Amino acid sequence: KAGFLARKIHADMDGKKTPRGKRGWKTFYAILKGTVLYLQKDEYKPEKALSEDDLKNAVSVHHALASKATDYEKRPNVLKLKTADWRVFLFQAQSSEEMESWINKINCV
Ligand code: I3P
Repeated sequence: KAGFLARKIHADMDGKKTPRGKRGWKTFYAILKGTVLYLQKDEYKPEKALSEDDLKNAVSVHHALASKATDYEKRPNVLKLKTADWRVFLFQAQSSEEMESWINKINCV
């Protein structure tokens, strides 16, 4: 599965609140491949290798949990992703159908 997602980093490893200056929303082209959610700055080009930034932004969704971010009301179609290392991300999809589809795909990994 792939598509555009805006990301907000809510908590860092071990659940620590992400510090100010690193909490902004950023849009990526997201690709779920195996147990990894790759977040690229530009749309996927098969001939282009992943950059160092792309690798840093990749998130393991193995043993992660995705759900609708019902407690976040500032933006629509936002899902919450809790990873196995207790990071928390918010991802805004482009429609509610897209949000549901990402949740299902991530939870079925
Ligand atoms: C954050 C940025 C986010 C905001 C967050 C700010 O600042 O303005 O958009 O979240 O608020 O800290 P920075 O880019 O300097 O990290 P919202 O869009 O959800 O308001 P927060 O600290 O209350 O999460």
